[in-house]
Amino acid sequence: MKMIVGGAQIGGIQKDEGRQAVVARMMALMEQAHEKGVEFLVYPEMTLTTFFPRFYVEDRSEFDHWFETEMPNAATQPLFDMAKRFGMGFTFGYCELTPEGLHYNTSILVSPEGEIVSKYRKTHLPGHAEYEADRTHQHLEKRYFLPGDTGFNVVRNQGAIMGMAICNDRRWPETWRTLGLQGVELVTIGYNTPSQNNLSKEEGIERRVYHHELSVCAGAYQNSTYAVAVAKCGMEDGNHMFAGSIIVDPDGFVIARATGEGDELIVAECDFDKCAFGKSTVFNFAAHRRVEHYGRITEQTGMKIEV
Ligand code: CDT
Repeated sequence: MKMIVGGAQIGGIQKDEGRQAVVARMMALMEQAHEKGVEFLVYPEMTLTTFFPRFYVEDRSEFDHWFETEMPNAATQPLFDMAKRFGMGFTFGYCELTPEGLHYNTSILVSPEGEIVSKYRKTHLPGHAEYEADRTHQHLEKRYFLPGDTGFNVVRNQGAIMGMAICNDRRWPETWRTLGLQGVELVTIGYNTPSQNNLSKEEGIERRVYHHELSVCAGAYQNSTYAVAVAKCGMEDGNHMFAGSIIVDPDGFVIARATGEGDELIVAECDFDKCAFGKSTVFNFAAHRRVEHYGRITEQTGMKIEV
């Protein structure tokens, strides 16, 4: 089964850029995608706003205006309508404030009929919860979000088994294997990755981009799945985030790649039948996994040195 899949990379969103302006940019990319025959389109993490966890506020409720209390809402409804008109499925990330007052870094997957068929809340929140004066850049996701309560799930959408992860999740093999064990054929990942590192002077942007790509290619190969990883990138309020959006095949090869740091569409044809080879040979989990030796993965969180 073949599907034309797109990644809609989004350039920087400034603090004072409203949701409507962002949705207009998303729709322009969706239009281009439609012209290229895209059937399923992936947008980044936290697509609707600037990456505000770089800013500290004492009273976190002052930042509730970055969150959405319903989805779709007035700002995003035109995107849903356009996708339905095109018969295109899509996924994007946003900041969710629930009726109970809980804050999550969330992604939704929307069918071509315009129905939200899956919701994922980010599991691995990087950074820290308090202001850290020794850092040149703050990364306060742990302040503004709760760890997700959904876990990693898949849904059959447009004939393919799809699962979502968000940004930092892509660096953790647990993310990929949990989806792989459910037979995933397409993993979608939106990300906002700052190019600067606070604590290591040696780690430049090249190394950061390499680690991003290594993680996505390894995860795709080791679970024999396609993956689409899409950036929000470029300059945001004076801060740089790297681009590097990619589509990866089940052999771990990059089959489409963004060339710039702005709004940009990448497209590739995914032949989901190609997932079967790896899943039935070297990564035939039923035949080769040895769960009796994996207990530490779920029983232990941090490293323990006992020798
Ligand atoms: N958004 C996000 O999760 N970004 C992280 C930055 C890590 S550095 C604190 C990432 O893993 O790309």
